[in-house]
Amino acid sequence: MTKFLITSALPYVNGVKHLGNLAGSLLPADIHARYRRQTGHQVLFLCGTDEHGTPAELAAQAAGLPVADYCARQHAVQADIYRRFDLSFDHFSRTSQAANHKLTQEIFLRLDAAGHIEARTIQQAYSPTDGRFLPDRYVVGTCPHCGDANARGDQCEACTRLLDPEALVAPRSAVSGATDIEFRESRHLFLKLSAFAPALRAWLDRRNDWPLLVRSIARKWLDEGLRDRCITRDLSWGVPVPKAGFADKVFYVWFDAPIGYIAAAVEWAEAVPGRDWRDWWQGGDAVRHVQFLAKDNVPFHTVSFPATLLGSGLPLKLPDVIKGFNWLTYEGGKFSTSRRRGIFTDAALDLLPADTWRWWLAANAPEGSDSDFTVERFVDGVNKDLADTFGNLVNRCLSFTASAFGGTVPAGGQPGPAEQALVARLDLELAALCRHHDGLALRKAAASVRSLWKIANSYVAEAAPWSVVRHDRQRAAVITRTALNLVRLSASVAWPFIPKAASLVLMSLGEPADPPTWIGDGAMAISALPAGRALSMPPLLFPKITAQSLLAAAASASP
Ligand code: B3M
Ligand code: ZN
Repeated sequence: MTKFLITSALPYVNGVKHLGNLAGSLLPADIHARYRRQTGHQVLFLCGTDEHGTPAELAAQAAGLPVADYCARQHAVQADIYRRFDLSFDHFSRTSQAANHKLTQEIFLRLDAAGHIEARTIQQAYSPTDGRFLPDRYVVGTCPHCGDANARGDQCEACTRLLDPEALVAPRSAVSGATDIEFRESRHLFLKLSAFAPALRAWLDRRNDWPLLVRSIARKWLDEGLRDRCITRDLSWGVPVPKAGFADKVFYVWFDAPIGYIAAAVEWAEAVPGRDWRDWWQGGDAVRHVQFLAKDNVPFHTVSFPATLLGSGLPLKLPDVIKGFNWLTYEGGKFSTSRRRGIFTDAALDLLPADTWRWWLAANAPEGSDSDFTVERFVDGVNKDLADTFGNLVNRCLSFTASAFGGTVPAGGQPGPAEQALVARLDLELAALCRHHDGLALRKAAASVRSLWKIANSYVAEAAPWSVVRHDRQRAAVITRTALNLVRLSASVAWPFIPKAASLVLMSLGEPADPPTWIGDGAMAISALPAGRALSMPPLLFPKITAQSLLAAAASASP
């Protein structure tokens, strides 16, 4: 038994996330956590909302709420959505809470004491009307490249170019619209990242087993030379900087957000006597820390956060594996939160059960490359896999058992050559499934589950118990018993992906459902259910859907 510390990138608190956010970190992390629990490991699965930074402050302002109230509400909205998606976090935290403030300040103080922090003077936008400094995102104006009138000080969304606030034509304040923008000197603190380059390179060089995507992004950053990073901002919302002369500043959101992973473990431990967060974060090689995140988050997780941990001198674990994801696109273009393009997690749950989304997003995860969500591909995929393959297997086996054997697992007879051949196929596919899960290959793991469903369906179709029963009841009993065991196996391996439907099936077979028993080999798989056990019929699991019905529901659900 190993301990698995599993984290998903912390979603920004502002706004409900879209399916791309779910597919690129939250869902794969949950599937892995479930697989590890199911195979008997100890798991701590942590996530939370990332609540600091200018986007939260600006969204609160747009909503007309104090930022703390806004964050509390939005945290609750997201937590509820993830609960309904069956994301099985052991704790879903908030970076704005005391544990994270305390730990962030402590880590900063240690970095400072160790000489890794330097104060520098920079030019910062200031608005006399607002009476405050304006972080880059708080300055808007006309883009010097494309002429878009609403470019932000850090980037123009229209032409995607990175900007400096000084470059904007006719700059104004995003807070008040004031045009009296001037540039004043402001003292800020920098983390001297450059000093960590050799240690980071040595650490990353030993990670040959990581996904290429993650290694190449990290390598690129190191090769381009690490630049010292400003870790403070002229804001009032955030973790206050505990240093004389910086009392009016807070830490940059990317400084405190990853520390939120550790703070989440602290909160989890504080909730129940006897738990210790150090067992997870200071557990050395006895713990495997697996991080799931989208590719734009890779630099922060391979460079700035590890440097922060190393520089703190605390015996905190660096991640053992970082699983990065490409983008899920929507009908050939980008999902966009600001333009409300794509399907959002709250709307998705109004349209279809969580399992339907979970299955498709995992089976089509943007792993090796970006992957495109289209309504047509989605409808086609879930109908084939969930309705025609898994749902059909469950339905035909249980209804045949009900009609031919009174709804109990039939006794009698001995397995024959067909069952031996079946066992051999199952052994191969089960081994492949474990390999894919262990290697964090989500699409391949889903494909193995699909193959197991297909093996089960073709066994039942070829053995045809409904015709055998007419002349050889003994043999029909063997086939039916085997088929019911295949239903159990199919549900058990499906559970990390589609936990609700899998649990319903397992419960109708009288089997444990949370977590279900892991079935390691083919012989075990076809012989587990005891003869004579009474079964019940689960509800229809996956009614077929059509693109028309989905689009009609989507249209009536959107505001
Ligand atoms: N909130 C970015 C994102 O949601 C950021 C991740 C923080 S992980 C510590 O993609
Ligand atoms: Zn532009």
